Amino acid sequence: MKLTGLELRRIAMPLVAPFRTSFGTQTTRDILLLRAVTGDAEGWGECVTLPDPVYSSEYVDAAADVLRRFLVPALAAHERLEAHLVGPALAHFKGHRMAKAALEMAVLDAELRASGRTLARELGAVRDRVPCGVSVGIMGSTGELLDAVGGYLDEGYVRIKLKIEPGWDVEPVRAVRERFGDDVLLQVDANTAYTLADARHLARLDPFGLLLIEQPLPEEDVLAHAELAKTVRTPICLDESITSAKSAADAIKLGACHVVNIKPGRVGGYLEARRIADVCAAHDVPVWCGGMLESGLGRAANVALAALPGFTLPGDTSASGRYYRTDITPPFVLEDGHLPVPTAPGIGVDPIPEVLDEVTTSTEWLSW
Ligand code: OSB
Ligand code: MG
Repeated sequence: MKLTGLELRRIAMPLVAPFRTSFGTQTTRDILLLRAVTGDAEGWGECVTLPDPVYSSEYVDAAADVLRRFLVPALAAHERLEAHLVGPALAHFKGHRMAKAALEMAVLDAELRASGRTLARELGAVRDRVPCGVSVGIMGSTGELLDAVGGYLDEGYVRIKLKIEPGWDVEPVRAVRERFGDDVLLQVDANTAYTLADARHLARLDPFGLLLIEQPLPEEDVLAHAELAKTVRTPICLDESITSAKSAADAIKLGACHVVNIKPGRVGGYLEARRIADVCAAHDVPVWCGGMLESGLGRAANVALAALPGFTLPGDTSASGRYYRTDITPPFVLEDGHLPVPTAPGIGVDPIPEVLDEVTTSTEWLSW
């Protein structure tokens, strides 16, 4: 396969409601899409960077820049391009995993479409539908939170994740438990908002029977998570800290994580994501598929990943309607708390041209 051209397309999609986390509030999703054109087929990639470097060091403009100046030209030189060669071909460029992941996704999608294979099958999926959780942002009041959680439970979501930060942690968890009971699968995500000095405070979450606490401490404080685990009984899950299969293996060995949130963008792509799942399975560490408020393109690929055997916990793979009034693909609709794994070749979905054009804010064609 030879890459003959690549389109960078920016789209702006308003969220159905503001999404507040400990690092900021998102109201619109500014997404960078890639369309890889090869002699055999075209493939789509979705870059999960946010507009600002507040979740990780990456951000949308930087991803577009590194793709345009370094990553795409490095692949353009390859006469016999295959998806598994993308990672090695880009390895000498440090970091920029989300940009690399988007490019690998586009090449992988094109390759699979060209040969009629599905991403799910390629990755080793064993299910045809996946149970779905939902990530619930920080709200202005407990009443608002209870209304939101109640709405999601009515829709059928099988697991609730509450975003927390200092000042919004024990009380909202208590309120949700009191209103909806002990049977609800419940977990929290701090997005690095605490320090080890908060260990005793975080241990106050222990009585609520949470599935896990996600990324309480800063990204680079892996050892501190192992320390935290001596005080806190709730299982610790890492998100931001896990950037590769190697970092996952190290964190597990250190006792810093009992569960891993796998996000393909954060780790450089779907192929590395599968390697992380393999490492975790070898250590009996459960994993689940995280999300970055993806459009239907990224969602399709995430749902395929979530269908792998090691993904034993419901992920943040929510329905299109949880994020967007109109998705750029046919919407993913929750059915009995599950989303269907796409069955068509590649990622299995296509953008609807008119909808895509409507949300497009710029396009750029790279060719050589
Ligand atoms: O930490 O998991 C996170 C969204 C953007 C950035 C980081 C995170 C999230 C979410 C939402 O929690 C996941 C989703 O529903 O896509
Ligand atoms: Mg997280």
